Amino acid sequence: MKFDILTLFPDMFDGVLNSSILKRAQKEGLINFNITDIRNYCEDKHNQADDYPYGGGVGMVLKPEPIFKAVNDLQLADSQTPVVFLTPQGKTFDQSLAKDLVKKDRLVLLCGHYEGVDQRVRDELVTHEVSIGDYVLTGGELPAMVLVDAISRLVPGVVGSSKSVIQDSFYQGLLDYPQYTRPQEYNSLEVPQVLLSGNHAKIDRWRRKKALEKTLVKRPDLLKEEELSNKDKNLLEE
Ligand code: 6GU
Repeated sequence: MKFDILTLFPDMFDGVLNSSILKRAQKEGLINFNITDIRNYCEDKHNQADDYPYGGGVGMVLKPEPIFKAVNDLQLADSQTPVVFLTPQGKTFDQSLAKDLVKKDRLVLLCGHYEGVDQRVRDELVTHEVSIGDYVLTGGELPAMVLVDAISRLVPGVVGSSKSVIQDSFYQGLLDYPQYTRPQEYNSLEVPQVLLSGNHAKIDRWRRKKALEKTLVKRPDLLKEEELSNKDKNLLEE
């Protein structure tokens, strides 16, 4: 999976891309980043990336030419490559969109700033507009990193075990079951007996029940979409 990121603040990506799992995944050639500083494509005398809005009003708007030129240089020959514009006006990012986007082998992420970007960029270049939630951030860089992280960990091999990806909260429409590790007793707080039993059928049932209960209490909206099987209904009633 290749990520082409267009931004006015390339330094913001350093920490995230050069740490932990994403760092290793790049070394192993599973994911790849190409970060473009939009300012390198500003050709006017002040390297100006933004300008006043036509018609007046507050704020500044990102100019079209540098973005058109930068995207043109990416040589997106096949139109299969999504060009994602990060904006609070976009579709809210979720696990299902992450699963869709990981099917592509290349993604362009365009980080917005100021009051927005010239509408011609959105009309002509952008294929997806994505938000990470209903609040306003100063720019699209943090949202772009959120997408990169959520999508990268779905690339086979990036996360140690594909089982751990499948068991994660949201992947199967439920929150994750409670996890415990050693010690068996900490300050008189004990690990549930069933997990020590070695009976894997029993452990699976317990985990499914806990995941269902937790989801019902914390995120009942998730259960509305997930049609509960009779087996699940019975587990909840036990
Ligand atoms: Cl994608 N951009 C900005 N600027 N703010 C946001 C956002 C994106 N998603 C939520 N808030």
